Amino acid sequence: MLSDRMSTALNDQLNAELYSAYLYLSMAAYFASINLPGFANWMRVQRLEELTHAMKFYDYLVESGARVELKQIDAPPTEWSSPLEVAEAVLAHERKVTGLIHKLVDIAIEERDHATNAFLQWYVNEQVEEEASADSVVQSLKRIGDSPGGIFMLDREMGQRVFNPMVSGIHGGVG
Ligand code: OFO
Repeated sequence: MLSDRMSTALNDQLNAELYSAYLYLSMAAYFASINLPGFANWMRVQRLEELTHAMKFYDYLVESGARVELKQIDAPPTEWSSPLEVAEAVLAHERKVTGLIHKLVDIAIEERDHATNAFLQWYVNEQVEEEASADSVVQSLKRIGDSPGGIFMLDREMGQRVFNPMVSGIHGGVG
């Protein structure tokens, strides 16, 4: 049985994960608009990962007998000045999400909620990967600088990314 405080905090995180999906979809649309389909693909895959993160919270709330409360999702930005600015925004966003996950762990510990603490450890580890993959895109773009050839090559590489539901830790897909 989840405490009201824990249940509210998990519902807030469900909303934050849905916002992440919305933000990354907006970034995908930005990349499509500047003819970088590989970057757009990378963001679309990232969006699917965020949906799996959201659904894991959803399922955990349901399995715990708590109510799922879907709240309004804020509108994300729609414009950025460069691919590097987007990548830096992704990294900053993931760092913020890491802080939110750590806060949830703090609440679970304070509430002596061992089951939720154990559930959250998946996210603690996932955030290490999330930050590392965003950081690697930032570093690649910094190395490339303004080279159109370099951007083209990186775009092709980003286009190879595919969504893997098993790696994302979801049992039944994103729906
Ligand atoms: Fe859900 O990890 Fe990114 O935001």
